[in-house]
Amino acid sequence: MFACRLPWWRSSATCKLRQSGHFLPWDGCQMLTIKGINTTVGQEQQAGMQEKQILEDLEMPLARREMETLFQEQPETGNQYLEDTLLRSYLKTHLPSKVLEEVHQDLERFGNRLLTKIQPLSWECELNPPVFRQYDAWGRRVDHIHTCSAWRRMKEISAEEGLIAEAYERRYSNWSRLYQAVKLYLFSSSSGGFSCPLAMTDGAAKVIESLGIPGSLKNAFDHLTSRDPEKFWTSGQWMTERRGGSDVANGTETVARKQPDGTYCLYGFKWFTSAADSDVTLTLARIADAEGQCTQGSRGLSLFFLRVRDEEGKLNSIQVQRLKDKLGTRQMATAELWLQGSRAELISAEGRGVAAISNMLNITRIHNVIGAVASMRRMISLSRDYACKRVAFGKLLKDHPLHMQTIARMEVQVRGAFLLLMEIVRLLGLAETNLASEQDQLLLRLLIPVAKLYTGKQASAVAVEAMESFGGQGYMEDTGLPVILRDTLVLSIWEGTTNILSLDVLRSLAKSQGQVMAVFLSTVQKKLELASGTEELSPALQRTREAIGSLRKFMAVAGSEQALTMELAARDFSYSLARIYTGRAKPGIPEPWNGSALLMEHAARPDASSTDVCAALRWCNQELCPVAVESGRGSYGGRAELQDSALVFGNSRL
Ligand code: UCC
Repeated sequence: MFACRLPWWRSSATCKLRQSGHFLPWDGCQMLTIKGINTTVGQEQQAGMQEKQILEDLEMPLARREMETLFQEQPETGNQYLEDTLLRSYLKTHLPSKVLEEVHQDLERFGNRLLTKIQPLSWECELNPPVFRQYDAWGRRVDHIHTCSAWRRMKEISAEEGLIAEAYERRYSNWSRLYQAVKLYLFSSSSGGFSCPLAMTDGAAKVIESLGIPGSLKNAFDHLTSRDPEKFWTSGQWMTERRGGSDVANGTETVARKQPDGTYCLYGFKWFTSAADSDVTLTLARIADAEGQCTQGSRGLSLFFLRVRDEEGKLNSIQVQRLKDKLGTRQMATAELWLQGSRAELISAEGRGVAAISNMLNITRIHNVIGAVASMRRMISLSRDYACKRVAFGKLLKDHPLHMQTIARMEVQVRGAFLLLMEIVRLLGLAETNLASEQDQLLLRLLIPVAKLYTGKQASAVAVEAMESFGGQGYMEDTGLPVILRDTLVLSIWEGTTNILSLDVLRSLAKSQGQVMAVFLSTVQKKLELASGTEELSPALQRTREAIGSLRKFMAVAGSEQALTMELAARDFSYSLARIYTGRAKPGIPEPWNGSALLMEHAARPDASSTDVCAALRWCNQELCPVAVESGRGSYGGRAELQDSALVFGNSRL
């Protein structure tokens, strides 16, 4: 019964109706569907009979046809690991052979499990979003968030697959983090939203680990990093209050009162709590002094750990006000919560809450990048498959050059984003195993916000574009495609919007007194010089060099300007870093590949394909340094600021 409700590209088996060759004048509204396409048994036979019936029907005048006729086949994918040539070639290039061998086997198995078992659960999560029941039949307040069995199964699978554990066990030393990220990347599009609690769980584990796993948190750490489904816990991240989630320093009103036993009771209102069904959470609050006074601003914030429920399942003095009614991520319970004396443990130094939770933010932002790349890859894979099945104007979509150009442009974007993701988790792996140089660490600090903000935007754009490649079918709920779009749109919002992340890029510059940029520029410059050996890539190298020159010039000019200039430039500046770095060299790669950009590096491998070269060249054909272009146009001065306001408000007196 459930299979009938699967979107057609997610059905467990495919109805093999062939293209009839009879095509409709345009994609979309005139498409016809066939009833019962998502059958689960005997599809092959049934399909054959249906095909025969369709052909017979087509012989008849339209008015006399007995059944509706299908002209399109559902897009679908196979084993996502095996089909991802870029992923596989990356792993082959970078992983030590012994690690590759083990990892390959596991990923192939995981790819099959995703296809056959996990994807159907994902759709079930979408169809059965969490339900909030505030009172029981007898009027008692229960505040119960009911999640579906598929959602709970996702939690068990996450433990079984070691989706968090892998990163902390470090079986493969510095490669463990990358391996975990690859599994999460494959899992993401089939996770039914479970990627969200996993992101926060990973972030909580990271914070606890960075605190040296204090005795009081050892148990929690073990649960968060467990492979045992019975034992595995997920964590929330409660940062956003009613005044908003960006300006945490001024928006946090929650107060923490110290108890005689050294714990704290928290009082406040958390406005967005993602995955409110989690077992534990990290949250910020202001410690009240003996007079009940709190320090305002960032210096008044401390970080707390709390269990959401006690051993008997009773909420920790928490009242659920309601569940959020969201555009997407509907599979996951996001709630408004009252903390009414919730017992919590202070886990940061007093007043160091933001700095302490940054460890979590940086991890969840990396997960955001994973989600963005996975979403792009999923949409493009489906578009690609559809292009091989859908006939329009007498030929398959794949034989229409304009259609292929559209998909190819998306493919260049996802390739760049994927390599940027791999670069970040590679650096994180080095940092977590004490193998990272100071330069690596600075780069990592800079690249996390850059990648989060850039890939979030890319993913939204690609999801919208890819949706169009299915014509009107892309807009139909029961194809499942709108779900991907909705869930993708959040990626540029949560975990810091594009502008907030752009300001975080500036924060990383300021905090390191410009060192991050020095590292960025010198590494890029040095490696590009070394890369000049690969003839085919020379146009890309040339453009990247020019972009770096423009970036340097901009930095020199902006350095002597007012702070306003950098603030207005922050977004374009971050985009420039993303585009240049995705076209930058990676340290430690032996000749002859070193010095190439991330895409160029990949294209300069001995076994690189002409497609790899093409992707690198095309990436570098876009404007690599928009900040220099806009600066030249005077977009960052006081005059521009006034013009911006005038454009937004016109003559209104708002
Ligand atoms: O919770 C949310 C939804 C959860 C869902 C997660 C799922 C994601 C999964 C995706 C999978 C598909 S949404 C809530 C989102 N909220 C945010 O992300 C917060 C956005 N706002 C910011 O990031 C702001 O910039 C703040 C909060 C960091 C600004 O706070 P302050 O206090 O004004 O910032 P300061 O004073 O500049 O920084 C305080 C300290 C400094 O350290 P010290 O004091 O040593 O100089 C900073 O360097 O914190 C340090 N710091 C950082 N360190 C701040 N940000 C960072 C950072 N990113 N990395 C390292």
